[in-house]
Amino acid sequence: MTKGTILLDTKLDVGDRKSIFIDAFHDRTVIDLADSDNADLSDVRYALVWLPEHGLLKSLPNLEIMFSLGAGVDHVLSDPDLPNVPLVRFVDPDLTGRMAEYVAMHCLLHLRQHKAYDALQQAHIWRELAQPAAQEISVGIMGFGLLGQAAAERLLPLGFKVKGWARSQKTMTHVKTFHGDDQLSSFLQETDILVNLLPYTPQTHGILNRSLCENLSRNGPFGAPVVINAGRGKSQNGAELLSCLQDGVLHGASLDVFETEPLEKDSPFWELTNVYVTPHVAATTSPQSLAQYVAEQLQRYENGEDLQNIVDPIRGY
Ligand code: NDP
Ligand code: OXD
Repeated sequence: MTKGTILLDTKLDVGDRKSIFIDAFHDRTVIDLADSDNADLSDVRYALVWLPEHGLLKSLPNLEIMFSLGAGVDHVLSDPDLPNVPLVRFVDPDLTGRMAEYVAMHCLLHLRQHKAYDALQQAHIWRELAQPAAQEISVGIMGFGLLGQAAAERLLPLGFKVKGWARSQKTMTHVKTFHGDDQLSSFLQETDILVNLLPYTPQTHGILNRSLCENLSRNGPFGAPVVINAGRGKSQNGAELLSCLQDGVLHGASLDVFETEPLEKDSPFWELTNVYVTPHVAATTSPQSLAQYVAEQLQRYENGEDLQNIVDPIRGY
C-alpha cells in the first residue's frame, strides 16, 4: 500500500525546513505548498500547516489529519471553513524546554533588574541597586497546562514562589493552584510576576488588560508587578498594557507576542525602557523534532492506534 501524501506548509521562515521533511518522509510524496501551483492535491491525506489560507484544507478531498506546526492552534482554527478531520497539535520536549528556559530567563532578568543595569552601563554609572531574593517573588502562571507546568518546574529550583491558574483544578507540589474565573482575582492578587501561557480563544481574547494589571499584587519588592506574555498577542490589549507600563501600574514586561506580528516599526513598545521585546521566539519549533513527531503520529495512525494531542475544536485548544 502506498503511504499517504503530505502537504507541507513551508511558509514558516526557519532554515531548511523542506529538505528536512523530504528526508524524513523519503517513502512518501511531500508536496510543498510554496510551489504547489500546478500540483495535484487530490492524494493529500495529511497536511502540516501554520497559517493555512482559509478554505485550503476544506478543498482537499482526501484529507485525514491536520497537523499544526506549533503547540498553539488558534491560527488553524481561525479558518471558518475547516474540514471535519482531527487537528493534532505539536507537543515536544524540545519546544517545552525552550519555553521553560524563556520563562526562567525573563523572571531572572526582572528579578535582577537587568534593564536598570543596562541603563547604568550605558551611562557609565557604577551603582548597586537593592537586590530582592527570588523567594520574595511570586510568579503566577496563567495557563497552567503543559508549558506552564514545565515553566513552574524550572522556576521552583531557582527559589521563586509559584502559583498556577487553569480552567480545571491542577495539583503540583510546592505550587499553589487556582482555577476557573471565580479564582482569577485571588490568583492575580498573589502574583508579582504574571506569566501568560494561555492559548488564544474567545475566552482569552484581550484578557491581559488594564483591569487585570490593576488586580495584580503591588506588595512585591518592586512596588508594581511585571507581565511576561509568551502565549498569544491577541490575548493582550496592547493599548492598555502600554499605558500601564507608562503610568507605573506595571513595573515592566517581557513581550514575545503581539496583536499584530511582526510588531509595527513605529510601535511605542520598542522604545519602552522597562520592556523586553522578542519576535515570537520564546519556543520555536525545531523542524527536526517536528518531522520526527509527525512521523511517529503517522506510524500510530497507520497502525490503527490513536493519535495523540488531538485538539478540541469547541474548546479551541
Ligand atoms: P495546554 O493546552 O497544555 O495548556 C493550556 C492551559 O491553559 C491549560 O491549563 C488550560 O486549562 C488553560 N486555559 C485555557 N483556557 C483557559 C481559560 N479560559 N481560563 C483558564 N485557563 C485556561 O497548552 P500549552 O501549554 O502546550 O501551550 C499554551 C500556549 O502557549 C499555546 O496555545 C500557544 O498559544 C503558546 N505558545 C507560544 C509559543 C511562543 O513561542 N511564544 C510557543 C508555543 C506555544 P485546562 O488545563 O484546565 O484545560
Ligand atoms: C507555537 C508557537 O504555538 O510557536 O508553537 O507560537
